[in-house]
Amino acid sequence: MVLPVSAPFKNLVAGAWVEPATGEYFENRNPADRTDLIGCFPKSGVEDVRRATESAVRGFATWSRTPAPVRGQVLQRVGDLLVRRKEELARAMTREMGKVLLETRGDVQEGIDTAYYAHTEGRQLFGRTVPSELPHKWAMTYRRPIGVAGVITPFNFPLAVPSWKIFPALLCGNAVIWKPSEDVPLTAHLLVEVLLEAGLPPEVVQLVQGVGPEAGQALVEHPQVSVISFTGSTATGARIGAICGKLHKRLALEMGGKNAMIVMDDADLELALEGVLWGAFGTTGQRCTATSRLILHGRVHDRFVQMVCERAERLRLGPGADEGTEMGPLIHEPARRKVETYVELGKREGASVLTGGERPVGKGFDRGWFYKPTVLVGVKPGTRVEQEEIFGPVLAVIKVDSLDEAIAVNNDVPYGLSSALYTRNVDAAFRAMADLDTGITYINAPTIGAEAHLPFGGVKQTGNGHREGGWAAYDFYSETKVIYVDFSGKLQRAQIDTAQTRPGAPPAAPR
Ligand code: UN1
Repeated sequence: MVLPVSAPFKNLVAGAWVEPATGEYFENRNPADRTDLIGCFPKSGVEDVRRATESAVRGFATWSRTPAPVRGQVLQRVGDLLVRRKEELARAMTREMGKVLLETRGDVQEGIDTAYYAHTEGRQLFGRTVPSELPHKWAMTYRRPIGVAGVITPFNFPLAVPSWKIFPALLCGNAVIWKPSEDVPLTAHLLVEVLLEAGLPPEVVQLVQGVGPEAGQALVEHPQVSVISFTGSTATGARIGAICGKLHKRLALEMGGKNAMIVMDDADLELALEGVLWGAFGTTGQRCTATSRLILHGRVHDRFVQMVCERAERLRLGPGADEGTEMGPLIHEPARRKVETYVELGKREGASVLTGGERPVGKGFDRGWFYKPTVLVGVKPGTRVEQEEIFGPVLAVIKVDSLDEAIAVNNDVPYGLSSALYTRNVDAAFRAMADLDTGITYINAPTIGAEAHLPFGGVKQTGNGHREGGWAAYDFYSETKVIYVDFSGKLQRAQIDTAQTRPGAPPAAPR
């Protein structure tokens, strides 16, 4: 391909910005205006990952010996720099992935919160000290760094999701190799600049730009990358899981969702309305936590559907950088085609499109990947639009007659990330908190809005049992080591010499 006049972007490997060994680049364009070329970025391959790993192994050797509170200070400076560069980063993010500035500012804020949390964790990283079953013996655990962590991240939260993975990995003393989504390479470049400016030793982080089947796969397969954290589709997660299983790697997967908001007949409908609009159409529906199903009690169904459609129709579409825009474009053409295919499928399955269901026209919309906020009603449980992740601004409405039925519909999907219930009935709320089969449940709030200091993740095909965020991430990125110190001066046999100390036990057999 022909490169633009401005120099192409580079990878960060072995402490230097370098061209990819492949010599190949890919283009990054604005999804709201495809004539806006943001830059060309390395299309890295196996050799780039090999070099990055060699360097990361060296980086790990020194960083893992740096005291955790000192590592924490670097993360504190990362937070400070993100505060300073918040607007610049938000604008870069909006330009390359389309969501509105309000949201990209929130995305940077999530990175700031995660950095400051990591800073405090540098003075904690708690182990445990527990009693031993034998006298004059201590038993305790402490956390050790693991090694090189391979981090593979999606486009929809270009800064927040990478920070959930990279900051705790670094704080725990690991070196990181990051392969960001090829849709958001600019934000990745800027975040790595921030890490270096904050004083992170150069070989501790490596940025390898490129696409999943090449750079991503090489990272997952490299034997010296001992930890992999991936956020993306369930299909890709399954492939990564198979490779990591064979190589005995530690792996965290954060994958699809088909999140529902349940609105009961006693709910505050105005509140639920604001919630569903934000949950379903924020980030143009491209969140793992997006509200993609609305489960409505029959007694409020018709009224609430009308309220949602009226407001959805009035949402202002446009480039995310324009103040006043409420919903930006989809990320690229295949994403829009996927949405269109699902809407057609929904109609064939018997649902009706009450609003949206098409591309907007006029106002330069043909330059970007825009699609109207769409509401499908009469969606039957078990149909494909009700079961499968669409990752776009499509809300499937399902009518139910009771809380039991709503919970059953919520749970009867392959995913389990987030759920929401709107009700004024405290008993119903607590029942739902226990019975909704998801990693996160919101009461009287939409399915999105996770905070940086709490664990984040889902059940069933959404994940593989790990959590990001909060304290849970620190367990994932560290190895628990157990220490026993016996200061009795003699051999004490666990489980055997304890016999004497048991109440009413016969004396121990002579040695
Ligand atoms: C995602 O949807 O991929 O709770 C992450 C939220 C955000 C993070 C979402 N704080 O929606």
